[in-house]
Amino acid sequence: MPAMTKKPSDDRSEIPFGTGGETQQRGGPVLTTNHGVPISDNQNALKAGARGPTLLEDFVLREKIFHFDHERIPERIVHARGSGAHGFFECTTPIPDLSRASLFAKKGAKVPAFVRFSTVAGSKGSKDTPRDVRGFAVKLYTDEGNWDLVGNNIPVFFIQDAMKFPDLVHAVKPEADRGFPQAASAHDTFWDFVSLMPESMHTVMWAMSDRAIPRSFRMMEGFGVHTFRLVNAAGDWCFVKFHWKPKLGVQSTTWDEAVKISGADPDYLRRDLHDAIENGDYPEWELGIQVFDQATADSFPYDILDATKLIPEEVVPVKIIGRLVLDRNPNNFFAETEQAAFLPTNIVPGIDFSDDPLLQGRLFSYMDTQKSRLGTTNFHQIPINAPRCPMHNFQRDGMMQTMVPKGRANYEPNSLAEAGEDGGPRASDQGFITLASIAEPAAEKQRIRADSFADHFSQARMFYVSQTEVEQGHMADALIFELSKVKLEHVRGRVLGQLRNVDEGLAAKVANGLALDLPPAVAPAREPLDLDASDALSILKKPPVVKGRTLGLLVTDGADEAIIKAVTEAARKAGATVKIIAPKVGGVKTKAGKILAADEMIGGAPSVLFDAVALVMSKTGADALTGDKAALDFVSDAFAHCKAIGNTPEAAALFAKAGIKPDDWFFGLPQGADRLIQKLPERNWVREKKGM
Ligand code: HDE
Repeated sequence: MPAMTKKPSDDRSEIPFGTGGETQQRGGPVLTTNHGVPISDNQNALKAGARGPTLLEDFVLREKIFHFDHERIPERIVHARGSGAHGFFECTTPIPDLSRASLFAKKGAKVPAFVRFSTVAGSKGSKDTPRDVRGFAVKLYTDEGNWDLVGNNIPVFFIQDAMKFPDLVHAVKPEADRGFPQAASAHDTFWDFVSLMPESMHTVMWAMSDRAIPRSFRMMEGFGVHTFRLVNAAGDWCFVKFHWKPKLGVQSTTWDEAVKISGADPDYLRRDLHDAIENGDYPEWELGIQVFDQATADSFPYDILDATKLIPEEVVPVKIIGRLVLDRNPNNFFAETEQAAFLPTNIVPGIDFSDDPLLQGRLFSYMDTQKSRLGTTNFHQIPINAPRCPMHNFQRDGMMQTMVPKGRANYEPNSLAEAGEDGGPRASDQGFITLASIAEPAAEKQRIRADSFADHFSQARMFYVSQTEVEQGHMADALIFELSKVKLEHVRGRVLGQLRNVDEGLAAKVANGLALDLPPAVAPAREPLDLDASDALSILKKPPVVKGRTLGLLVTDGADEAIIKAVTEAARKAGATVKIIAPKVGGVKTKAGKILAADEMIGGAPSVLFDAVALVMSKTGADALTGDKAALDFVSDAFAHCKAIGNTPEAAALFAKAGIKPDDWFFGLPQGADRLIQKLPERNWVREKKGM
């Protein structure tokens, strides 16, 4: 019987399949059009005869293709590539004395959360591991509305004034004429722009540090960046900076790893977040606040309204008031992560803005961009964006309206209630009240940059001198790499001239790496100060955390199962994960003759994907791998990336072939299993010095 005349089955779970003749039995609801009409055949278009023309009348086909044609929406102008997760925020230390925000009122009180992490410059389909700032956007669904803290993993920003944002983004995005490079700052236009904008130099230092190549979204700090204000019930206010502190510590990859990961697994960070949550290893951050008053702000040698400056934790300590836990992956990437619309204007009573000119510009931009991206002013009705508390107002209609308000009260004031009708919602005396501005009351309107914003180098220098020698070395290497991709020689020279204001030693190293003479320093607008170093700015000065790290365990046929078990057990005890890698993904036959399944094959799981590696193999297995390029790269990369390496004696053949001389970060197995696992979050950086 031709499909077009086939009657829909009475049993609605019987869905036509294939050429129209056969049916596929499966559970689940009946397939319908968007308007609810049951579909009898989802495989064949309606035709005039088996080989005849397709008919315009086929509303099933037309609806399906029509919808498909419009599946894509514009990607975000910046932060296009991101991934998100659901969770909750819990207040651990109430702060009613500082803020009347309901989410900070009661110890143990929880509100739902959605968080989206992102890169900035790359487009939606780019890789996860470019050198870039990462977005850290948090939406908290409180009972007094949504609070979005739309921050980054770097506490400062490139520019001071919103006026410069489109220029910054144009400069870092692929160059206008050629459409490349994708997701990279290593090109002429970015360095041309930043070298002409000395205010960017502090954030440039962060971007050249290992903060810009995070190992995991779970291992990044988050920052609100701007100064905000907290307001208590009495209307008293203080300044505040928000911090997210990861429970798993802060960790980055090396640059060479980041480059190789982008080939081996462009979804590295996205997959890491997703898998951790699927496995029940819920990532967690503490919310910290730095609170200070106007007098303290006035005592700083920088302006707290300037987003290119941070306040060192040693100067104003971070007080922990809550925790954020991500415990659920989205059901649908598009519906939730892609359609999530974060708005810095989403604040709740008890929190307020400051006059930071960058923040003020953002207050316009995000609402506007959502309209362009999501196509309607009603984007707040999309489930991921909708508040979880009651929402009533007199706004009506617009594209994609999904609410069906009753009655005729769509204006205010009205006296409809006097006639027994619903008069609609009323303003509340508990509602949001904007704090008075902190600007001078009689200020003249002017396009001007405050004089207090003129110091561009003191904090860039502070950041550099706060790093360990290893981290400083990475920054110099990053600058040399980036500038080597800059073809305009005068731009290279100008960057060097700016770097001299940050640190003479750094400038000299970079010049040497480029084989350039050091040009004179670019005259700074204000002579930089030597601020105290801040240990909190270094990653390597933070305590290493083993939990959440992954060991890559390379096994061969004939491997001793007891050793594999000892390593796996040591990892499990410490909260780390083990991935089994074998020559073939089907697994290996152990010494005892058992089949051990593998998670990955060697060629698909280079050691850059792991925090440390271990090799448990038989003599014949190891010998066979000496002829396998992927296996040799596995060990030589692990060594070059300064990772701990656990091994059985048989692996020596592989090390010899790879030209590696074992050092004291090689751990004999099984006896060294615990020590190996303890080293997961650390690196033996001396290997870098030896030029490996
Ligand atoms: Fe954004 N930014 N930004 N930004 N930003 C966007 O909004 C903008 C700035 C940040 O996961 C866009 O919804 C301007 C600072 C994050 O969906 C856009 C200025 C910080 C995200 C926009 C800034 C951020 C965005 C693009 C200077 C750290 C991703 C899509 C005045 C505190 C949010 C969108 C997500 C996204 C504008 C500066 C963080 C175009 C005009 C500073 C994490 O509206």
